[in-house]
Amino acid sequence: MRITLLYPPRPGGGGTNLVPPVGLLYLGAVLEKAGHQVVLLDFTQLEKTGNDLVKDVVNSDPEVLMISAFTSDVFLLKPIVSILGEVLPKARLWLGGPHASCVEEKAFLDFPRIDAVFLGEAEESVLEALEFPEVPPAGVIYSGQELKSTRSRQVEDLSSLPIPAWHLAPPEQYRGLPNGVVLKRLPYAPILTTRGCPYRCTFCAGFKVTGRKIRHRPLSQVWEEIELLVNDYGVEEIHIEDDNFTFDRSYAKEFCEIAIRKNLPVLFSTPNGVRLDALDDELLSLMKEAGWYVVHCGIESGSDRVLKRIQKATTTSEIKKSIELIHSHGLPVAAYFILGLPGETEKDIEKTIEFARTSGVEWAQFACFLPIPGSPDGDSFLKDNDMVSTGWEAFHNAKCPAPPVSLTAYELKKLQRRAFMRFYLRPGPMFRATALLFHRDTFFRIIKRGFSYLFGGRQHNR
Ligand code: B12
Repeated sequence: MRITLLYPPRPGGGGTNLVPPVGLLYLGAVLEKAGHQVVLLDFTQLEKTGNDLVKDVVNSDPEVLMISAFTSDVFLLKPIVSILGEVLPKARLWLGGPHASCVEEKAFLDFPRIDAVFLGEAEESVLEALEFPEVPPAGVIYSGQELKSTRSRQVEDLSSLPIPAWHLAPPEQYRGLPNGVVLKRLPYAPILTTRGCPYRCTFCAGFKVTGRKIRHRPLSQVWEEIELLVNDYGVEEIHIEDDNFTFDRSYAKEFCEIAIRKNLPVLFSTPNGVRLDALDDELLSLMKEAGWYVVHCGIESGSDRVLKRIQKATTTSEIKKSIELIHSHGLPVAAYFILGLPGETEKDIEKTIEFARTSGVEWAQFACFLPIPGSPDGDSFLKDNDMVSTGWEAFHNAKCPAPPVSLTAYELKKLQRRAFMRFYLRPGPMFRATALLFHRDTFFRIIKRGFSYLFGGRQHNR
């Protein structure tokens, strides 16, 4: 069959989050292996929207159009999908990815023309749905289907999956800012070594896509992929995008030992962040020797009260110790914080800002809380706040759509600006952050992104 994979456009924001769509490359690989003809249209790279986008899709002449979307893509994608439905009356339109996995059958409210919604990892369910189109496989909801009791599905045995179809998205084409912004060498490529996360942080919906059970790819396969990326695509930096790369320390250590033995001309980072309590001396020295030059981590809050409420399962004193441990290995720390988590007060946010300033981390990102559907905090916000009827227009951190009760969106945005300024407008930290962030190909995009982050999306209630 002729299959087109569509990755939606993300205009604005100074070229952010323009990462090769690894999930779609996995789907591309299984579909090609099963004999289908696959085209990937990644509109984050093609930089087209509206009629131009529609023309490209129509020209690819799909029998099945597979659309991937984050919730933040929905607002722009909604009108496009309804036009595609009209101009491609015979094609089957399928939706998968984070939005579908998180909102499940409610995705039909956003996209009435979609024929099927896929929940979770779909390498197996797409093949089953193509082979037996009458009966929806596990993890799939067909439009108009009476019984909607299926649940997110995961691939149990990751060794059964082929290497992602990198020829559909050659890394050389991806010149935008990667996840985590910090980059030393181009081209870079994201890879997955494990899937799943057993933690229960209340703001996160990752489990809706990859589940709570950690599954590993055999390291031989992971390294086959890395060697392909380095030797055939000239990749110089690998970004491990796992939910929780260091959860199984012995696996992470073995990964590093292989890297040291192979000694390929490639650097590594884990831009989703690793859990700080998973690190130890041995792992950090192996990571450094293997080619890590920064350690990203999700600290989230500098208030122990808030860390407890979001079930982060760690404390500020443990976090401080881990930061010292990372620094003792000569590695800088890039830290993610969330401002405006449910129940937070201005005082908690001030604690977070102060923690960031005094913890010694070299880079800090302060995002406003996003009510991610499917996460406990997201669902409790969305129960009383309808975002579907507005097409999820405000679902973007720059808009601070879900401030805590004690603050308005405007006040939260002001605190976010204050956080960035209080952190970066100090001579030492500014110099260290610039040194870490400087890359001749991406530095100006980072500056542009900073501006759009702080001053974009200004529709707030005062
Ligand atoms: C790495 C990552 C990113 C990276 C890279 C993603 C990429 N291009 O591959 C980047 C930096 C782009 C990113 C950005 C964001 N992310 Co993110 N990200 C992740 C993370 C940690 C891993 C993604 C991954 O590789 N998953 C594993 C692969 C196998 O899954 P997949 O790519 O989704 O693809 C599989 C299935 O979804 C499905 N599938 C996907 N598309 C389709 C299409 C069809 C038709 C079908 C049938 C199936 C299908 O099959 C694929 C193969 O199994 C996830 C957490 C998670 N566990 O998924 C969060 C996650 C997806 N991100 C999340 C969020 C909130 C964001 C941001 C909004 C963050 C921000 N504040 O800016 C942005 C949004 C992107 C944007 N519009 O700018 C949320 C998504 C919630 C939502 N409902 O949208 C998640 C779930 C994390 C969380 N905290 O809850 N992210």
